[in-house]
Amino acid sequence: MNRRTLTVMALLALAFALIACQPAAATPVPPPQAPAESTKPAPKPEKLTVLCGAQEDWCQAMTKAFEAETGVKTSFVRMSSGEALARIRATKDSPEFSIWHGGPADGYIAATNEGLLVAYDSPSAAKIPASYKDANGHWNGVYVGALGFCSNKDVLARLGVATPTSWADLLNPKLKGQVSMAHPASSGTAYTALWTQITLNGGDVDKGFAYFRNLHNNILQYTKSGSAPGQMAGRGEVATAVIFSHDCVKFNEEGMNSLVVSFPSEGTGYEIGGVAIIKGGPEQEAAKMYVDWALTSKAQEIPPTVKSYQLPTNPDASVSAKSVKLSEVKTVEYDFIKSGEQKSGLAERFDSEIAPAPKQ
Ligand code: S7P
Repeated sequence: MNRRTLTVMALLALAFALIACQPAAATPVPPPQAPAESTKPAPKPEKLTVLCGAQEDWCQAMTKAFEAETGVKTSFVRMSSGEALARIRATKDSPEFSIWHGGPADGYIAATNEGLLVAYDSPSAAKIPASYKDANGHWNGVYVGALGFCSNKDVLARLGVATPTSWADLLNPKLKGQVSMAHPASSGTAYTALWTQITLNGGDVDKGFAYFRNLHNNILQYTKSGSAPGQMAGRGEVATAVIFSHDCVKFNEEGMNSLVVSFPSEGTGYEIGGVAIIKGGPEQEAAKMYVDWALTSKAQEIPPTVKSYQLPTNPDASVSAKSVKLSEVKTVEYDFIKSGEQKSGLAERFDSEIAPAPKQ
């Protein structure tokens, strides 16, 4: 091997060595993959617990219909408005119910102000007129109804008293022990009567209370539930009850045929019955489904099947001929926002100045 050959071989060896030391050509590594999106649908809610503020058979019919339509096992407990608010407040750290359905809006507004309800923008709420719902979706109206007098015409005849057609008529001394209403601390109906008087007195709370101080002379009993006085009148225990007019129509249809409805000429109050989701309630998804459903015309056409004749808030729902339209009655300018704000304070004042709330 000559010297030239040796040099060539050395150069070749060096070249091979350099090539061998080169890093291997990088094979492209795919970028880290995001975990594949789950295509599984959210599990279907299984159950729902409703705090219901209307008549027992209304609550039964509504919850059964919702369950039949959705398959969500739905149970309810019936409570008057003041009791319901107190219960939601007392259990706010561990709520038992997910939905509050039925009962006047004043209670729902008080609960909203205390941060107890969820703001939910239900697609079904678009149908509900703005005056019948909270602008932020904390509650929506499902029905409206006017407060009235529910009198037993036989008892009135025996007493020689005409059917009352004014708030002043209820103060007739001949009606001593012959009038009944619920207590505003427990009942939304009675709170509607209290706020109506305050409104009729130009917002003067003292004057409103003065009326009830006078009326107290004729009151036989303050009941816990708003409609119970209508049944007392139906049984002839009193001549007249201050209740929602649709409850009087219901009791009459159910056999208390001596009952007649009348309205005060000075003007009367009315309710917007609500539905809302309770904050922290155990079944939030089912609760949204329930609100969506309760605002439909289909749901709002159920109450007349149990002789409950409030007016539906959904304009597509058919209206029973037995429902009293608000336009047919002289109503006061009922300020629901103010009445809701003052509900707890005024109920306590009634309790201490007029009569204590009933225990049963
Ligand atoms: O009976 C139906 C209805 O009159 O009941 C509610 C009423 O306020 C009864 O509850 P309270 O015991 O709280 O008074 C109304 O919302 C509803 O129309």
